Amino acid sequence: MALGGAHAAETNDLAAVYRANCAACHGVDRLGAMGPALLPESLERLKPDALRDVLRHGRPATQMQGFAGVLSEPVLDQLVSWLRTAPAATPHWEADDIRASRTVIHASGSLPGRPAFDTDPLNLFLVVESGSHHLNVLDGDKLEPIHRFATRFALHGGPKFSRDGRFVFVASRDGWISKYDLWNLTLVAEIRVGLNTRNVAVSDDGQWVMAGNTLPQTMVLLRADDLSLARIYPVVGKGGRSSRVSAVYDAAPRGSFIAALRDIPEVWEIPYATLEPRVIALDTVLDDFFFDQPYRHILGASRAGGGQVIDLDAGHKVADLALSGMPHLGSGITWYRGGREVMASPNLKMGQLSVIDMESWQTVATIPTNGPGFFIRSHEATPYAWTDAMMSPRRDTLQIIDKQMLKVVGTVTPSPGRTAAHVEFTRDGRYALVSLMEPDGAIVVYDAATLREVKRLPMDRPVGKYNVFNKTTRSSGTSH
Ligand code: DHE
Repeated sequence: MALGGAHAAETNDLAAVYRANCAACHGVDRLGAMGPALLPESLERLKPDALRDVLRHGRPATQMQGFAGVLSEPVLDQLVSWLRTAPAATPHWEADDIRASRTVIHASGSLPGRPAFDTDPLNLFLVVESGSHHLNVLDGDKLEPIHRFATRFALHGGPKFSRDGRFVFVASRDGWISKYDLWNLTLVAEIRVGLNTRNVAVSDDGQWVMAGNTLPQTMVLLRADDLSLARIYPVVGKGGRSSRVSAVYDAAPRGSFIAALRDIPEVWEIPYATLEPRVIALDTVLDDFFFDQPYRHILGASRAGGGQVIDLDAGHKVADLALSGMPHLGSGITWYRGGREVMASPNLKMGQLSVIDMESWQTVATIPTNGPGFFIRSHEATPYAWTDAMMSPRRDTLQIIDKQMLKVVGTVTPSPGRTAAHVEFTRDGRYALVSLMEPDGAIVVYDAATLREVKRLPMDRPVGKYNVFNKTTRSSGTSH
């Protein structure tokens, strides 16, 4: 990052301050370059104090250095507000920009078609280390790392695997979609589909990759083999209003993609066969989705609270869900209890889990927890579900719920005072891997039956972890 900003700071012209100090890394137009984009959408999740702190003191272990003493305190404060203001000219990211951003490192078919290691390729885990932006590949049998990829800045959403588990596709918040070959442990191709992206989905037939953006308000379809651009869908509703995409999902049993939209009361379904959107009108905006295993129904929550069940075949609402607080349906899971399928969802605002009957859509239990939480996880081979309280002062605890009794039967605290959340099981369900989401954090491995800690693998703020088998077989205990 260029220094020499003192003079510009004196002029108090913030655009000049930016050009002199930030543009070399973050791009003249703030769209990102070596450093991340600095647009209001990109900075949404950083608290004002955190942004001020980064500008003053930089980010450890990155090229971002601090500007305290280089720029005056008032200029630093003004820069915080300026960065949170949209540029005068609306940033664009069109088909030509997308195409020009694509890099293919290994052409399709050019790499060996068998794993370069002798461990079970279906029992690999990918761990997103958000501290230093890496993907760690773990051998799920030996519970040891076998590789570490540097990634784009701030991956978000689950990595999506090809059906055979060989390829994995990840999205960064800045719009980069990267494809890795896990058998050859290499990056295959990359493309930037937008300036601010939510997530990515991969069609079960292996043909397509769909990304959902908030800036611009589009969905972008890519060919899965080489990430080349196939089509851009501007997300404009029936009333002419455009919308940010909340997330795109692959509905494999339906042979389609489904999109949750943030600003308009519609659900879009895009079948692989036609690639033409089918629009389902809703009576309210629903943007956090859970799907039943056949992908016949969406359980959707609105940010205002409350939920509905949408029958995707019929194309309309079939039930209301009696839910309070802010249920996080997107991370729900299902299992069978007394011959009936139930679904459990954590709650981002209340210390409780809601358990819903998947036929009657009634809430069959509300299980009190240590506090509002983000994720719940289980596996077909374990009687327990694990949930966190990461939105609360008890963020260092995970609670273990008996799936038949619907009661908390255990608690683990990997490191007192430190955030622990997001669980994923080994292929056989024997071990539960928990993220200690701290800069000097770890993946903490528990015996899923005894709840005893087995080992700790040091990592840099690990967030999510994803087991190839559980994901590609669409285990009902994990997200898809
Ligand atoms: Fe996520 C998945 C939305 C903040 C970690 N998150 C998802 C998905 C959605 C979503 C729609 C499912 C997409 C997918 O997997 O393809 N997340 C949101 C938000 O709206 C929210 C609250 C605010 C935002 O600005 O995005 C949000 N998410 C966070 C975080 O702060 C987390 C904890 C840390 C981070 O890295 O951003 C976070 N989100 C995750 C993780 C998954 C995820 C780990 C994948 C879950 C999985 O196991 O599949």
